[in-house]
Amino acid sequence: MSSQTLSQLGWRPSYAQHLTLMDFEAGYPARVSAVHRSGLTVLSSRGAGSVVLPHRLVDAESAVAVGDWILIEHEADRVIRLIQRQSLIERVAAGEDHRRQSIAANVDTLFIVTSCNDDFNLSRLERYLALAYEAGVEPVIVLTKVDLSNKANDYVAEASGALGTVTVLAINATDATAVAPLAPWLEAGRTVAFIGSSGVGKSTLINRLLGVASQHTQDIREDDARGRHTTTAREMFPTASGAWVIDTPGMRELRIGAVESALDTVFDDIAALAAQCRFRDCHHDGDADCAVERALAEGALDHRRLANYRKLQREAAEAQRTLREKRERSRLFGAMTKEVMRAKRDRLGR
Ligand SMILES: Nc1nc2c(ncn2[C@@H]2O[C@H](COP(=O)(O)OP(=O)(O)O)[C@@H](O)[C@H]2O)c(=O)[nH]1
Ligand SMILES: [Mg+2]
Ligand SMILES: [Zn+2]
Repeated sequence: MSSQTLSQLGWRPSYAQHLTLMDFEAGYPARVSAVHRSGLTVLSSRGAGSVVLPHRLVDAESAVAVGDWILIEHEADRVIRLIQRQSLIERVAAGEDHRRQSIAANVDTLFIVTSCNDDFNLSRLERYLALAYEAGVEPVIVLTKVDLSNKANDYVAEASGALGTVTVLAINATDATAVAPLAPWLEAGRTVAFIGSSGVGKSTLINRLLGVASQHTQDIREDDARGRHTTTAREMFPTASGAWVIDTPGMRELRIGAVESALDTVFDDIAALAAQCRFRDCHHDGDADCAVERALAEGALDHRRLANYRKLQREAAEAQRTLREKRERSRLFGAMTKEVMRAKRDRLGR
């Protein structure tokens, strides 16, 4: 690929706020376009290159993701450090330890893709919205397969009615002219990640946006054949309009992390109602003068929506608890290690 300007690569002046003059003397910014087991493919004003991924950046809590900006040493191809992200899409991995996985960084928009069929599920869309808000990314709901359903308008109405101010687009992903409504989010230098169940049309859409120049055929799967976790999203592709698109792995299960404040954004209607309950700690469960229960009774609030809010709140609280415990464990472990080192030094009489 020929070299591109930083702004074509998605650079924003705000990133520079996190860099000092000394940083610029030591290195140059480059965007991670692909993450491999052994290293990173990067794009910068010098063109494409590859660098080794330093061990300290493999660590799960701050793992380098596709879309990240890093500072690379001028003369050696060494990573100096990660440049502060503007957004990070992450999820909680399957398994007991609630490990967080970085999916994509510095994303402007999350296209939440679902179809006009049985895949359509408001509770799952709310889960994706929480993920987007937590990441600091604007969500857009993209409903595919409008050509295969005679109820497409109902799906659009249901999504727009239930999900507040979120933009809902309905398209036929197999039709070349049908991707036009996506254009406002695909201006040059912008970055879009796609998320949604397998089979909803993410690859079809992405291929259409890429045009003939590049090809994106290989699907990324959550697990490889041995059930190990392969690394999340791994590549960023340029569209014909100069935007960057990132596919995400097909997820059988999307667990959210500690996203309490994002939930109040997704469910801002319920949060507003709760503020009108007589008691600040109202459980909306037989409590006196409860605005939430009143809205339920009047049909202004859906039982499903409240139940999903509660479910996601429980999940977020559980993730928060696990995170706290993990931090406490590693703090104790650090203290213990220091103690052992001190004892050793003392024995050696230093
Ligand atoms: N008719 C129709 N087929 C679609 C549409 N979107 C996707 N498909 C088909 O659905 C199948 C799965 O699409 P794919 O892009 O692989 O889904 P992904 O798993 O989300 O990447 C493919 O056969 C597509 O051709 C659509 O809007 N209309
Ligand atoms: Mg796919
Ligand atoms: Zn209440």
